Amino acid sequence: MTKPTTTNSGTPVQSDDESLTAGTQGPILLHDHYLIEKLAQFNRERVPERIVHAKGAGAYGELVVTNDVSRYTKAKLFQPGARTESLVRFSTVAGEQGSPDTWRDPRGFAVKFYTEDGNYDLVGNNTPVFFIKDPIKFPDFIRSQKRLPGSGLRDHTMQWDFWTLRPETAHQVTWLMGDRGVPKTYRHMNGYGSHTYQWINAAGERFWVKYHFKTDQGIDYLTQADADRIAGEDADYHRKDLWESIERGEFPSWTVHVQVMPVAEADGYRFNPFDLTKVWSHKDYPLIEVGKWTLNRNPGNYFVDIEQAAFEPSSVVPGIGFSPDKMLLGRVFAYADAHRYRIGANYAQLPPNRAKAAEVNSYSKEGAMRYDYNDANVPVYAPNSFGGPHADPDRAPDGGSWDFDPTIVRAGYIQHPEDGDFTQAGTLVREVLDDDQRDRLVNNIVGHVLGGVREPVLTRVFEYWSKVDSDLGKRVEEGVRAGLDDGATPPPAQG
Ligand code: HDE
Repeated sequence: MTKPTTTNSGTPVQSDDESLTAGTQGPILLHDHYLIEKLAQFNRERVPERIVHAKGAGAYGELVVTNDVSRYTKAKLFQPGARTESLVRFSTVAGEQGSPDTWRDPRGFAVKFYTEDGNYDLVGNNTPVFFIKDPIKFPDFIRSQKRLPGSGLRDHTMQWDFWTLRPETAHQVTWLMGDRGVPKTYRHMNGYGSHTYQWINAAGERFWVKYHFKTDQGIDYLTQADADRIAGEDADYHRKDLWESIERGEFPSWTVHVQVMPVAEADGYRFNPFDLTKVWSHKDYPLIEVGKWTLNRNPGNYFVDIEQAAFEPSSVVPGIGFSPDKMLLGRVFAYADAHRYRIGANYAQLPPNRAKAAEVNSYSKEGAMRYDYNDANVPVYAPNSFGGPHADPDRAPDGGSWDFDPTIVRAGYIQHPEDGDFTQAGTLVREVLDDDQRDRLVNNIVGHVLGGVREPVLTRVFEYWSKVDSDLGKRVEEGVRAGLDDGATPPPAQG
């Protein structure tokens, strides 16, 4: 027997065809509360989209540890043989919710692990570095990648104005303008924690680490021409690929590795190891395998499981801590704050966000949409004399610890011998990319600049790329000038 349609309160309804009126041509009656419930609920179906990473796709999966890294960390999810359920959300950065998956952009790679010590969130990207070194620059950076205040249009001059005025962006922009800027699918890209994190072993020894999720599908990309074509044909190309791959039982997987740096080596390393615009050479700190991470289940409901998913770098578990990386420390505040605004104070109670393998003994209570609560006999305050939970430093993560000079300053990182805004970008271009990849990099840059960069920014773009690599800079300038000679018309210089 077909179930009766009901109101949100479970009462069967008369009709989804006709509103309640006085006579067939009389007014709609106010007490048609089902009509009102439908229209009012419809108006409230959206939560604010993420201010960045608004467009994405997600899936559930599992991490299986295949190597013994217990000498570096006591984190239970990284112990030999451990199996931990996981949720991922892949995303673009600057585009709004309906924007094409194949726009050139870094890709978000946000992973939640439901561990027995609570949820552990590793919220990274598909590139091992990022544009900037200090969180105070982040709102400005994002605004320069989004829309002009007057026309509401995106603007390449604005993007390049920020990048060329912040030369620390050069390494990430080189990655962005290369093949990694448009992955073939979410399955054909690597994931990185990007930041330096701290691991702590059972003896309390501390190590600096960087995470690498190496795709087992192989790295693959879309050319700019294919990306542009697909953007017009199917805005959800990557979301559909991930969904259909898992539906077919073709479960994508990644092999998880870490680089490990002994704390004692940090000060003397060639680059500042906490500078998010820098990588650690794999020759200096080779990859150590940790395990296999596989995606094997599609979300039951996109809005509940993915749109409301809340990933936060603040969620760490025993054996894992933060580092002096200012960007990471800024994010430790920002994400939970974003969730409270976007989803609500009790977002951690929602299905994708709630701890699944750990018991929650929090003193948090009430707040909008609260539905889970402590037993009435559990006090609502600590300390108490009536058996309520109490903080236990021996079982809690300490968030990491490190030595530093406590003098209060506003200053950039200490420069290490090989630090420099263009150093690693140049190494990437000259020693990592092959000829074809370099050719595509030049063409992608030229195409993006011809997409509307005007003076005085245009000249700075040529200088920026010449500092990355003189030959690259020459090729970019020649390409842009040839395009301009062929009639590409940059917008008029702004005052
Ligand atoms: Fe984000 N970032 N971010 N970001 N980020 C957000 O959190 C922020 C940064 C990343 O699929 C927001 O829930 C600050 C680096 C991903 O749900 C927000 C800074 C990296 C996602 C936020 C950064 C990332 C976000 C927006 C500078 C890679 C999507 C909505 C310190 C290592 C997660 C939200 C998902 C989302 C803040 C920089 C990756 C606004 C302040 C670096 C993958 O809180």
